[in-house]
Amino acid sequence: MKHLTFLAVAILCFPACKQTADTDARADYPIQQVNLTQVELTDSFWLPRIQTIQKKTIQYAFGKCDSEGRFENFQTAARVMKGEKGKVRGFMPFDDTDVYKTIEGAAYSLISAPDPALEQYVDSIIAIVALGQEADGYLTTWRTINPTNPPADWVKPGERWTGLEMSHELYNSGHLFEAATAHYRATGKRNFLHIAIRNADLLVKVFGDTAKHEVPGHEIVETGLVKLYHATKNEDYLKLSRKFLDLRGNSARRQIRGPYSQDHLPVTEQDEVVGHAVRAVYLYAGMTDIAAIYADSAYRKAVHTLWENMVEKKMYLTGGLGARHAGEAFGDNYELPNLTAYSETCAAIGGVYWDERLFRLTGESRYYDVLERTLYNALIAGISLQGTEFFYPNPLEADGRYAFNQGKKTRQPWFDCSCCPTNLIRFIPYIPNLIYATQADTVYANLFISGNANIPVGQNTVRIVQETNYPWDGKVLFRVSMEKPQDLALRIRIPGWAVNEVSPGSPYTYSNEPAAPYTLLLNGRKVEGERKNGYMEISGQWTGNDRVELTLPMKVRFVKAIEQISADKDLTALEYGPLVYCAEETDNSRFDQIRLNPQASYAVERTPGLLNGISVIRTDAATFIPYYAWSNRGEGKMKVWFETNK
Ligand code: FUB
Ligand code: ZN
Repeated sequence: MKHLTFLAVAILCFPACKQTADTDARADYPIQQVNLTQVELTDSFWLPRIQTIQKKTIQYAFGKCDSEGRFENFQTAARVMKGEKGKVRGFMPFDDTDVYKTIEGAAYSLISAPDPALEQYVDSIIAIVALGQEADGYLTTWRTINPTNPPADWVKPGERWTGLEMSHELYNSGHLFEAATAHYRATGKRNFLHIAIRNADLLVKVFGDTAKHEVPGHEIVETGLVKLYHATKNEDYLKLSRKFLDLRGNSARRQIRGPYSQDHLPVTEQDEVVGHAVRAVYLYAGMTDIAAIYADSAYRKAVHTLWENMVEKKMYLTGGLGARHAGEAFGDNYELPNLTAYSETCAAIGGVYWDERLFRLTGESRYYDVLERTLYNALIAGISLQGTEFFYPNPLEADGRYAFNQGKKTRQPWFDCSCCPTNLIRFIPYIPNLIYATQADTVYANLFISGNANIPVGQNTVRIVQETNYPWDGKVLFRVSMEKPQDLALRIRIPGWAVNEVSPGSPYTYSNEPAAPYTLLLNGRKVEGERKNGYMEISGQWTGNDRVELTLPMKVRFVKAIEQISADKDLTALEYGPLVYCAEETDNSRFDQIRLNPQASYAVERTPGLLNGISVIRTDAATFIPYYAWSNRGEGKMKVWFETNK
């Protein structure tokens, strides 16, 4: 490498944030994802998980969609449209979305592992979905089959678009758009996209411009419409997304519904995350899209305020979101019970989608710090190591009595409301999108996941081969090469946990001494300069074949919660790198007597034969495993937070 200087990261300079008129040229996120088509994983932590989804969970979920009547509902709807009578199968007004979400996961999986048989099967399912679409584009099978007899008794029967709070008609559309655009992106085929476009055109007719002024109960159509706008360049979809957001909570223009669905105040005036947690984070992701695309300062300010409220006052140490089973909802500030935590798997997934957007809007790594915390803890806890058992809530404590998981005390193979399993299916194969990002000639390395990436930078391609054993080991090697010399700023995220910060805003802090500082070497020489916005930058002209070595300080850390979080008062949790640890009864015969002794030694031991290969932490008092791996050995007690010996 020639002419390479180590620069502190400059303050990012984004286009001035002002509200633009609707006719102005559209902005976009200043930072773009490096598409998973450019990233081939070789990682020993993530690749097996994605393969499990591809090889087992997708087939399993399609099997469930078949046996539980999800496919049949589309066929029944087709027969009803021809004048026959039919009965809805299933339990939820959004059962159609399990089909869409499984197609979405399958589509992403086809990019990393082409599978003609799966692709053909997906096409056959898309053909079944098409059968259930009405002539004008409407697509919600229970209503087409029998609008007077919804599958759940909390849904209002009646005409289309009545009872939008619970009918999930627009939620169904949102997942349709998300899945169809993923399928189009993955395969280039328009069969699913065509169904989505017909449905979106109907929504534009019914809800656009001066038409009906209503909003969905459960958000997601907002981000789905934006994806469809990106895929088709049809601005009507973008405008409708914005209209749904502008109308929410706006009592001057419609009858508002209240905080459960974030419909209590105009979205730009909301400053506390409230209500149903999945609805909320999907809304905030949609608002972030609008902040970016319209360069809208009011939206931008709101999403930052909301995120800070969430992360500082309403997020579990695991990154889990949602304190209450009642209403599947965020609680009050600092209300974070452990045994009765809701922390729905879908909320963790939605949180990650939102965090990643905020990073692309700002270039700040704090969003990735939270994303990583959620990803390695609350989110992957949602699926068993086998890939066919799931958590809906993800508590931080189990007492062996409370049946927290929809009536069960351990993972379940499926649920009548199967939102979480199919959300994991659509999310996990999407992970390769999250590793790198670019802005002009800056490349961000955000996640430590082994693989080979070909990153377009200008007319050049920068190849980064990443090798690591993260999260078990803090060493990460990046081999950087390119076709021809290239000016490039490589920004490597230095996680908050590696500089003694548990999470932004400090609701949690470390109480023992940090390990040695992180180090960063370029071709064996220390990279000087400060961590700025959470990144170390190496910039200059690169000519190829350089080695960048990052060493993050791995050590067992004790965590304390801020005193306002009364559920964790006087308690301590353990972390190692990005992982939160827990103790399970099965490893600890004296489970109820576990106390953490800060003076004891905490040994980290690789145990390749245990729980698909983990590192355990052992002390004289207990054995601890990564939180994500709990409840893979049957029912039993579990804890994340422990009393401490003085
Ligand atoms: O309402 C659709 C999904 O079902 C929600 O996101 C989940 O919380 C579950 O209620
Ligand atoms: Zn869910």
